[in-house]
Amino acid sequence: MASTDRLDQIENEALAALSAADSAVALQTWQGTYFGTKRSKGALDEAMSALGGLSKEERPAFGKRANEVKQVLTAALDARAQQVKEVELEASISAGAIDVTLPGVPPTRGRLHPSTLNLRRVKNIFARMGFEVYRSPEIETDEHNFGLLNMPDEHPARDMWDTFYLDQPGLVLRTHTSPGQIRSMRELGADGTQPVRVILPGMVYRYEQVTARSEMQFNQVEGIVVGRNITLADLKGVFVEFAKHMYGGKTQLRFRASYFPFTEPSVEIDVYWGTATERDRMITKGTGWLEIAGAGMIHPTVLRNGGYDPEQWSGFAFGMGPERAAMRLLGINDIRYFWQNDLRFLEQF
Ligand code: FA5
Repeated sequence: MASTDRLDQIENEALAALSAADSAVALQTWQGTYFGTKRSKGALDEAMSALGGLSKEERPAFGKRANEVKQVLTAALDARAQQVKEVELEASISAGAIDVTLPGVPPTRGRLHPSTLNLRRVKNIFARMGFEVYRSPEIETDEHNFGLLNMPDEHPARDMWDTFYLDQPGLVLRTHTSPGQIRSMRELGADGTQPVRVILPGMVYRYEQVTARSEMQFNQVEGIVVGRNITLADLKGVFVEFAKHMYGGKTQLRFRASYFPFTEPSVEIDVYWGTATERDRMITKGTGWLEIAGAGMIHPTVLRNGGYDPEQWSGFAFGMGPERAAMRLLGINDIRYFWQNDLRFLEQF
């Protein structure tokens, strides 16, 4: 083989291999193969080792050719590296590209809980009738929850509410919002000299059998009006007005005689639900009516406990279940949906 043939061969091979190298990594490998790395010799270095075995005459031509090949390959490598870089850049741009014509993914929006929305609806209706909101604690004394409401210790009516007692003696989770009657009369009545007209919304708790119409925790909206010459007709008027705004005048109300130790006389208020389906009959216990509130004229003993002279003052109170009331409005046939936090339910409101 003529001394420069090996160089020609390397040049041809290297150029062919270079045009097949299509990534930065492949180019690096190629460079190692022909120019060598720190640790290993390349094909050109190997060819150069033949120099020592050549005659004096042959050496200059070989050296010249070797330099040429080195230059050609270096230039070819630079050109190819530039091409590969452009192709790789192009690919990475198009991989991360944003197609502005594609439809977007809308972010999930938070919303208020249906029970909160409903409480606001109820509060607004009463606000229009002049009721202010009064807050009363969820952890109550036994005295406020029962005693001052005309249910002394051992009073059998205490059994009407299945109570959660706290470890600390004398404290309970309120079973109804009625203890707020005492608190609001005492605080706002100024020793029985000022009238009161407030609603008390909030959570109440009962150790109760959970069913489609009854939960263990639910909201109540207590209403209390104390003044001169307040009668049962005022209570009825307020409730009829409430129902008109809540249901748009489309629902029948029913006042039914009942019993509570803290009101006399006492009533319960129902909305008409219907009996068409098995579920309707279950929710209404077969009657077609769903109870939404207990109410009555405030008992003289309770007025006295609130600081009023029952000879001079009278008042009515009611305790409504806003979730019950909303079931009728929104066609929710199981109260348990309210606190199950199932998004399929919550997202409908
Ligand atoms: C009471 O709690 C009385 N404090 C109401 C009252 C206030 C009477 C002022 C007189 C004067 P009752 O336990 O019936 O009464 O509950 C009142 C309302 O709360 C019911 O009509 C119903 O709408 C709602 N409610 C009662 N129990 C549940 C329950 N387990 N789940 C959901 N709502 C309920």
